Amino acid sequence: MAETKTKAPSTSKGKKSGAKKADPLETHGISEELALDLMRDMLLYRRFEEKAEEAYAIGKIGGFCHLHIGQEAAAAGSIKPLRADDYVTSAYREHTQAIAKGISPKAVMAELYGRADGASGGKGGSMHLFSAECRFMGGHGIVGGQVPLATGIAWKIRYRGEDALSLVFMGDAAVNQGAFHESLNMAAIWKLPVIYVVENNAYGMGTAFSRVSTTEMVEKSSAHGIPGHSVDGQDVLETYAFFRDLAEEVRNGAGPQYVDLRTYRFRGHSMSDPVSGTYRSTDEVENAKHEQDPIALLRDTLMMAGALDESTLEEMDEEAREAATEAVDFAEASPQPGPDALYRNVWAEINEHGRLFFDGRPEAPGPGGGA
Ligand SMILES: Cc1ncc(C[n+]2csc(CCOP(=O)(O)OP(=O)(O)O)c2C)c(N)n1
Ligand SMILES: [Mg+2]
Repeated sequence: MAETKTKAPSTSKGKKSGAKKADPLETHGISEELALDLMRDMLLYRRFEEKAEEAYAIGKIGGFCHLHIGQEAAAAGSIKPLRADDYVTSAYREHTQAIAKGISPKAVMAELYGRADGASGGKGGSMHLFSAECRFMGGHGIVGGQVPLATGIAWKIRYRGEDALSLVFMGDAAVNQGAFHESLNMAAIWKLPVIYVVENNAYGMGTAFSRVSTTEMVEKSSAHGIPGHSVDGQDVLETYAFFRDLAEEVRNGAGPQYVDLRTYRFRGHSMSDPVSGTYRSTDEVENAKHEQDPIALLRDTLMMAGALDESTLEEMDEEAREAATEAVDFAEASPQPGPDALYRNVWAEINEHGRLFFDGRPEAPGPGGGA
């Protein structure tokens, strides 16, 4: 493994020791099987992102590309407890979240490649992954722009009397946007089933959050009377248990919730930025990789519990690598979108009183004239 060594922690000797279950699993009410699934998920996300990084470096992927490496537990722990009919909306650092919500790694990689079999038909790219079927509502490049959309989705859920919820991710820079506070205000008034999640990796590009806020992240919802929670987003077990319980509460009518999910990115802001620079030191990044790698933390917990040994971890990692390679092969083989894709999903179908468009082509002239 590149950053996460598969070596066992010294205390476990890498063997199933028969020791009693580790406290974290019991404390959080998480079975060994589920914890291993969370490990598989995070390994897949890590290996997928490393493949994307490689493909970008050799020019196979163009445009912007923001990797989620280091933040895998935030995606796995918060999305896995959700149901298929729940909605997830996100910002632009969303590859792994899209996979967590059910979009196949192949469709995500093909989208990064700009190919026809990509999740958004190859027209969205890294920042605009989308699947109505999986209820993954983007992929948005404007900081904070997705927050009102997710609030509107929660309103739709309420209006139609559905049982689902709307969860929206944003970065720490989004909480200083007006759209964030407007959304929270409306969600509070209407008691909407929405969970606002700040993936708080401490930096908005090169700006430390502490430089642009006089209050703590967890306090940002307090003016709206929305409960604020702070969760260790590097601890996938804590994150999973927290969101499992919170989703249940929201379904039972608890109203909007706000979560400061504390995490850290191990790569630069985007592929064009250095890992460290003037805004954070190499020591800080290296220390985080050693002390806060979510995969290593779970590995240690499971090995201490006797729930995982080195060879099993290697097998799981190999499966993740294969899935990431298959995603790349699929993307490579997928065609470029053809000229017919130019107008697809660009125009909305309008009713019979106006212009009618279907798939970008005029089907019939409306009373107001032709298309
Ligand atoms: C409204 C708006 N302003 C500025 C930008 C440029 N911009 C792109 S990413 C970014 C930083 C966002 O940081 P954060 O929300 O913490 O997310 P992270 O990259 O850490 O995941 C900025 C300022 C933008 N995309 N949208
Ligand atoms: Mg940030």
